[in-house]
Parts: sequence; structure tokens; C-alpha cells
Amino acid sequence: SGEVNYGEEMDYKITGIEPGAGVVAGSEQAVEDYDSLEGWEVVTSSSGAMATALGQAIDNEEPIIVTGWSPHWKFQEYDLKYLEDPEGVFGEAETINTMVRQGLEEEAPEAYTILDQFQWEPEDIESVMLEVSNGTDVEEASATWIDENSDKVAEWTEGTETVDNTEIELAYVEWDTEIASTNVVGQVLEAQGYDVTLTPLDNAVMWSAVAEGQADGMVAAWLPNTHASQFESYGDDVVDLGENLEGAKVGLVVPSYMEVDSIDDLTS
Ligand code: PBE
Repeated sequence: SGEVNYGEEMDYKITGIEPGAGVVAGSEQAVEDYDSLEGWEVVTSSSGAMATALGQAIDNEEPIIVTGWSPHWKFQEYDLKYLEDPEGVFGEAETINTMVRQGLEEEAPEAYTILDQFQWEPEDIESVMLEVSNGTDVEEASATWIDENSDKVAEWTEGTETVDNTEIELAYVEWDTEIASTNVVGQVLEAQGYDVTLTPLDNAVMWSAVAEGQADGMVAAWLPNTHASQFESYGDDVVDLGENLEGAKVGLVVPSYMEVDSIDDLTS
């Protein structure tokens, strides 16, 4: 046929991110489950390297498949689409949840309440992420968002009093979404008097740190599908404060100019 063999052009490689990411595990599962992906490989790197590769491919109008997620600034920056996933490997809509360590409610009740009340919309996190991707440092981008959204922030801190330098440690993974959310929440806690440390970790280590009480909490749990295996391992030992964002999604993402709509359309 006259069809382009995208697989050959991409050397049968999917551009992944960090090895611990749920979307990488999902993509490896897709390679196993889809006949159309037989012989393909998910190449892991970092979220930053993935974004660079995506930008370069788009500059050259070349095909690329990345392990993608939203909210993410890449959807504002480029014309992209999720490949349909008829087997449902990547699940449906996801939420991002907040998890804290056991005992936090008693030991740092104001922080617990703020983390419990922390909730925002995809447009909020995207505006922080977009600024960061355009070169603003994350502290400044977070401070700007907080300034411009004092009503929302007031809902998160409602009913809490300021504290005197109590230490709080938030764990996160250096994904664009989590860099943004963790910095914003961290600054809100700081403004409330907390001495906040943000600790970047590998995904599994982030979960175990909260489960074992080494970190006080995290706002980076993608459920029900993306972090299902971490939730199964650590869910009983953490306190789930529920969603901080609705309308998240993960999957295989391609530039819109690629003539492929479904994972099934690829060729091995
Ligand atoms: N992500 C962003 C993560 C969750 C947050 C989709 C890269 C993951 O795949 O585990």
C-alpha cells in the first residue's frame, strides 16, 4: 500500500520518560497487548528529554510517539492527539490525589487541612506549567499563580491558623505536573508559617517515603490506573485525602499531522 510505515521511520521506538512512571509501565503493557506494537520498544529517559524530542520531531515534521499525559503544557504548545486505546490499557479519566503519612493529622493539623483542601483545575496547573516551560523558574511561576488566585488559595487555607516554623516535607517526582503542583502547595504552606522541604524522588520511592513516614505527604498520586500498582503496595499505609485535580489522562501521544488515530493503526 501507499501508506507510510511510521514504525520503520521511528525505528519501532516509543519515546518514554522516567522508568518509574506509570505511563511507561502502561506503554510497556500496550506493547505486550497490541499486535500492532509487536517488536516495538519503549525507550526510557526523562520527562525533559521526551519534551525536547517531541519539539524536535515537530520542527522537522517527523513522526514520533511519546508517553504523554494531561494536563500538560505540550497540548497548549503543539497540535497533538492521544492515540485511541481500544484495549483500554491506559484506563479512562484519571484524578490526581493527595496522600499524607499516618499521624500527620494529629502532629501538623493545619498542614493536614491545607493538603486536604488543596484542589484546582487543569487550567490552573497548565498555566503554571506553561510559564515554567517558557523559562520562568518554578518558584516565580508559582508565586504569580498564587497572587492571581487568592480566592482559590483562601479556600485551601480556610479554617487554619498560622504556625511557627513547623517542618513539613513534601515528596514529588520531577514530572512537569508535579513540579508545578508541589511548588504551589509548598509556597502556600510556607506562607502559613511552615518550614517546607520539597524532595524529588523516583515514583516508587515517593510512595514508600509517605507510607513509611519519611515524608509528610505528596500531591502526585495518579489514580485509579496510572499508579495502581503503587497504590496496591502502599495504599494501606498512607492516608488518601482524595483528589486535588480531576480530568487527568495518560496515553500514547502523537503530533496531529500523523495519519494514525488508534494504537491499532500502527504496524509492526
Ligand atoms: N505522569 C505524570 C506520571 C504521573 C504524573 C503521567 C508522567 C506517571 O506516568 O506515573
